Amino acid sequence: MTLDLLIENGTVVTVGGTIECDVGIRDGVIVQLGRGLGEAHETIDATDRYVMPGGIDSHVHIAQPSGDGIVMADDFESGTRSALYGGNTLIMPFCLQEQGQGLREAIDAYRARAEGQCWTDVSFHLIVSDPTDAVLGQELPAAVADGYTSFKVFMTYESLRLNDAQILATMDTARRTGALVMVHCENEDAIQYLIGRHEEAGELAPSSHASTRPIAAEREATHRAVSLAEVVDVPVVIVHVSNGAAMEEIARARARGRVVIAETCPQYLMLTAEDLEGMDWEGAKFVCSPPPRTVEEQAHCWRGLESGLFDLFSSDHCPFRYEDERGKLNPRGRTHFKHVPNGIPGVELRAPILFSEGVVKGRIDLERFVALTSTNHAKAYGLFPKKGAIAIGSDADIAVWDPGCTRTVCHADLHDGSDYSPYEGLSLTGWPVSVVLGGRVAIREGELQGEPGRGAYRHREISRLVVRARSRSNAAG
Ligand code: DUC
Ligand code: ZN
Ligand code: ZN
Repeated sequence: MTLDLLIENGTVVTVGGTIECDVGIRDGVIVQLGRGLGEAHETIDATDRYVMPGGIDSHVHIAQPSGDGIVMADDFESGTRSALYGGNTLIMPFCLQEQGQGLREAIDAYRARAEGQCWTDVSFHLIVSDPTDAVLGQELPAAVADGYTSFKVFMTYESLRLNDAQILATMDTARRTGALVMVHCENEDAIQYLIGRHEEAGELAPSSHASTRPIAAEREATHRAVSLAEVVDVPVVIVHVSNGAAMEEIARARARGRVVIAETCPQYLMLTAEDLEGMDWEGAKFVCSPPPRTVEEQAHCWRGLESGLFDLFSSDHCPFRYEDERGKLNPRGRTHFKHVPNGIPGVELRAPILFSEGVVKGRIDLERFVALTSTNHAKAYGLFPKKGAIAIGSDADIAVWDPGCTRTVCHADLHDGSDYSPYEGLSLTGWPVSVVLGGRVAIREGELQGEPGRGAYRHREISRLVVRARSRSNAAG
């Protein structure tokens, strides 16, 4: 039978190895791997190119309400378009429960925002900010059963943070339902204390954002998060890890037998706190939490990517425009760092940065690149093996990379809704040039094909890491 699409003459890279191989696709699914696969209605010539599972960025923020007249720079159309150009075929934004809001209402609002807009597949994590008895007893279990099988809790931000009792209760719901808990680890009281000191000293510029969120505040919260997860006996994801001390807490928990999944992001490899010192409030462009640290901490994060300490490499794409009353330079943000919205864009450059700085510079191999940018995300969040794999029966979500292409980052060439890139001027070698989503060519040699709305919403299974941890606990009695 004629194939719908044939990707020929390329080098297929998966976590299991790298092989010269064609990929035959029919009805949105990979149906053949090999050479001489026969006729196809459409072909992609991948000579001298890598054919890899489409990227999965499991930590992005799109169209998330940010309060105080602040508006995120991306809606689902621009955010997924930018993701697609970065070689991604699925992204996982957060669906934020606002105070007093029911989870169903929050989910319905996000699903409505995404409906018909997406260039990639999408699947939401929840953010639980108001863990009432009804939320933990009924709403969250119902959401998990409905395929929203992971949620994030915060230890920082007045409007989002949960106290330890709330985190324990929320983790207990995860234990009962099989959901995976993600934790933002920074100690809010320590941060508020330091903000007070900076205010007394009149130090209100963006650089104070970094000094009021020190490594000790992240390390302590990381220790607490893994300890609370140990008390409840659930696996936990520590998101956006920025430094070696927090990594040590994760390594120690693992040495005690705990299942701890660890994520880092491009900003902790490529930026430092000095970037927040830019003149004329330019440092606001780099305000994110946890903040970028030092070159020494960058080296720790690289070692964690090489050694396997990190499972996930995500962007934490959280874009705000810079020159905008509703963005970084909002009226209050111009006078005090604490009103500068937290977050930076990155979904389009996540994988190219790791390819160029990691693979091309010899720090990680191709297989680990695929694990860190795609397969491990699918495994952690209940999507594998439909997603994150090039295998017979998997969805035909594929990125074709030109490993020899060198470009200098210029925001005008990117596709997100922001007005700057924190990585402007960075030279990167290795770029995705064509992307296939569900068996259809979505980008061909840099040209977007078709209309938004091709991306589907994906409900997810319980994480296989949760299933494994449960069997281990049961076996241990
Ligand atoms: N945490 C995130 O995960 N993203 C942006 C801001 C934040 O604090
Ligand atoms: Zn966070
Ligand atoms: Zn985030």
